[in-house]
Amino acid sequence: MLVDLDYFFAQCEELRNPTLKDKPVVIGVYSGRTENSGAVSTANYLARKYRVKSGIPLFLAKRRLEGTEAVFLPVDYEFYRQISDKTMRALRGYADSFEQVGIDEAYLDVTQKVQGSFEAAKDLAQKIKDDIKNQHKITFSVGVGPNKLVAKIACDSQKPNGLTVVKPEEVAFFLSPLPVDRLIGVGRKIAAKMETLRIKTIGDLAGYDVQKLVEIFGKNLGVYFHNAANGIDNEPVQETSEAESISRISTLKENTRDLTLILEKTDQLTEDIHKELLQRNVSFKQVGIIAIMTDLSIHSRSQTLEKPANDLEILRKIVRELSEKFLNESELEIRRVGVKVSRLGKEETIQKPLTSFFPTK
Ligand code: DCP
Ligand code: CA
Ligand code: CA
Repeated sequence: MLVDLDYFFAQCEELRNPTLKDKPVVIGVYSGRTENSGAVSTANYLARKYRVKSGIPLFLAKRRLEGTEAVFLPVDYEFYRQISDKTMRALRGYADSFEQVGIDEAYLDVTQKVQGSFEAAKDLAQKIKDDIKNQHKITFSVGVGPNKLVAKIACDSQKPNGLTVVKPEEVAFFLSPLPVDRLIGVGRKIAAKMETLRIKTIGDLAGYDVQKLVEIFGKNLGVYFHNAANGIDNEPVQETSEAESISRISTLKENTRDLTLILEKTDQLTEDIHKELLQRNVSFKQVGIIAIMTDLSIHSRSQTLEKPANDLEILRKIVRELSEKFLNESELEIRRVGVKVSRLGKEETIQKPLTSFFPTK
């Protein structure tokens, strides 16, 4: 399966402010030169009705949405990363192996889980969608196929909130009418070149002489195009390891050297991290703080524990000590603070079940 979170950055903004849901929402990368210079990062589907999409200039988006209730917001990558992490962690639990690609996509190999049945895979995909909608209020599209290539194209074919299953015997029928540029690796230039060869659809490409493709595009690309067009792909889903640290960073209300104000913020971050530790059932062996000063210089301090811990009080105490110590060693005002725990371990390594202390016969 390929899971791709719907209109992701804009969906995150709707999540923290549901009143945005019935308005066009545009997330912009503001270059800062003038108020409207920059490009659209993404937009919700309401805004897309007005032909507003990733990559177009912001001034054009503004013009196209004139007279609507459109809301324009700057990218808040940290927030989107948190939502992504949470969702990816939930998704991971449904897969035999799991590979995240980018901030809003992941491949799930579920072959064992569904014992090779595409019917069961469809049911599982629907269950994952329902579970995650209920628990995290996030929607996404899923493509199910016999390999990664087909799953990805299947997912792209129905968005948002789509579920598309392509069984092995349906692959040729599904792929052949699609334009060639739906294949990964076929960009605008290659598509134009293919058009001169009268290759417009994936079906055209699938039927094209592979020797000729090799002559034109070289051995690697030529063979790849031939296989891809025929739905052949043997890339395994490659397990990506869970992040081995958890961190949170936040901007202070004002630039300051006031320890109370700083600790107020780090306490919040610490609690947040601790919640995640509990959720993931992991302990930490290292605690660090990060400070970004008014001159934007970045400083960090950390402390390693003798044995793993998962206690909020311990965490808070170390963060407080590190913060106080850092303030004494620095002169500038602090603009942003962060907290990080690392060297994570599974919880059972610190809290063995009682029975394990009894001798076994
Ligand atoms: N993104 C970006 N600039 C681009 C493309 C994407 O900043 N040119 C960011 C914003 C998107 C996120 O990456 O929310 C994920 O990209 P997708 O291509 O998956 O697009 P969306 O998730 O926004 O929409 P869709 O519902 O089509 O998947
Ligand atoms: Ca997406
Ligand atoms: Ca994506």
